Amino acid sequence: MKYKFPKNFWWGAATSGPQSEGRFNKKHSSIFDYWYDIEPTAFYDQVGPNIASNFYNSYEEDLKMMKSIGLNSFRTSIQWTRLIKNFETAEVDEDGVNFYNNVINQCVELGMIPIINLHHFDLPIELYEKYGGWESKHVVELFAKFAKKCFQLYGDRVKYWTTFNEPIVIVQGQYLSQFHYPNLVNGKKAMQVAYNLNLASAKAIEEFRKGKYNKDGKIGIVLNLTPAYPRTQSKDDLEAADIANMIDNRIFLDTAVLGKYPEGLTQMLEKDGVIWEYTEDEIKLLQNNKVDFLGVNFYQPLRVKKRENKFDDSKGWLPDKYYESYEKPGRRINPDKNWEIYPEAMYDIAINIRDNYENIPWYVSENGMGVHGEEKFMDENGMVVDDYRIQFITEHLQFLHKGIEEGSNCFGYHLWTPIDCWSWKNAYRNRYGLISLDLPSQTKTIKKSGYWFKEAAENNGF
Ligand code: BGP
Repeated sequence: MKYKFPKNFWWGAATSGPQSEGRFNKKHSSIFDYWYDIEPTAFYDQVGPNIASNFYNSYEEDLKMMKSIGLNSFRTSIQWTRLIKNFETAEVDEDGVNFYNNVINQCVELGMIPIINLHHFDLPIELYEKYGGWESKHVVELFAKFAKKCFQLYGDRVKYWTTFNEPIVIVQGQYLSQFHYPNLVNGKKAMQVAYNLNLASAKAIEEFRKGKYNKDGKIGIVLNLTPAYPRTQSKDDLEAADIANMIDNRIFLDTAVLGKYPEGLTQMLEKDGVIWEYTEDEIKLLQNNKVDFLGVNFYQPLRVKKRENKFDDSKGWLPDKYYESYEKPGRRINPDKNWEIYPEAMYDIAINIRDNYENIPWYVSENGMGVHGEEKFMDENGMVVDDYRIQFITEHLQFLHKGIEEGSNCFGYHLWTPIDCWSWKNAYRNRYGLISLDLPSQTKTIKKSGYWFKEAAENNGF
């Protein structure tokens, strides 16, 4: 075997509550549930989160199927809007408690390590309407209460927790680039929200460590990281990449792993008059509640150049003031998503973590390829023959392997996603799973990549 991975390597896959469960029996709505209710046309084919992949009803068979393709670990998230009845007091909804109990117990029985995430873009709409959601430090407190409740309920069996999935996407989606409700464009609020999300993560970590719920328990965060690649090595492009890196990656990465913001970032935001409101006690809290491990999502590289077109300041301060994105000529792309395919970044990420982030233990918490119209690749038995996905996974694992060989402390690889799931505005347009989903009948069938993954997992390499 050419590529052998470290002992106990995680071969798994990730999904989230809002993208897989469906809204069955949920007593509250998240911002996505609500957005779909008021504007279904914002979603591909007008398909919303109501049924999703039916995981709420079919979790038993689904988890068994995941186990059958060799997954030794699985990440999902607890929906705040399912578990909690009263957000202020964190009083629970019994049906929600039981559902997550059943999911976690079954994972443990099957021998699949559950990794439980606490927030995957699914802010309760009520908390947005009452308090402005993540703009509010009261919501930060409520999140810490919710987190504590999760640790109390499931911490005896769950050893790996993550506080947030891709917090920068909340900032971008809700406050900068208009792809999460309420679709605002407000740079100053965006920066406050980024700060509050860091604070919420640190408060949840503090709760976790106070409770000692499990002697082997560990807590981390999932970040979508990619080094910002400059167009050229010119001073201006390098500076643009440096700033993009601070705003898109380091704003969460440095804070989570090193317990502090990059100095250049806070100076720049102060100079621009968009620095967040903070207290000295909060800064101490961030310093004292660093993560135990990191989950890294990687899909596409970030390529930037210095700003060439004049920045349009009619909407006030925005990070785009400092850089523009750049398309590398001749890049490989996945045309269905228009995302560049650049597996080399896996190695760069591994080395960056090794050299600049204390070689903290980390795993690839998402990587994957969303493809439209996969039924055209089906064979006569209904199996999707997704050789492109096998190729994609193989190449990313090869570069990851090189990073591990050179000492990066990576302990696993999770594909997005085990079973085709609902993708926000894109709904079911692009499919990512190792297992395909026929939406009308909710029939699930293992793809060729599922069989490939099983073999790789069983051999701990390929
Ligand atoms: C990540 C999210 C996932 C998932 C994935 C695929 O950013 O953590 O929730 O959706 O991207 O992207 P998309 O759904 O936009 O195709």
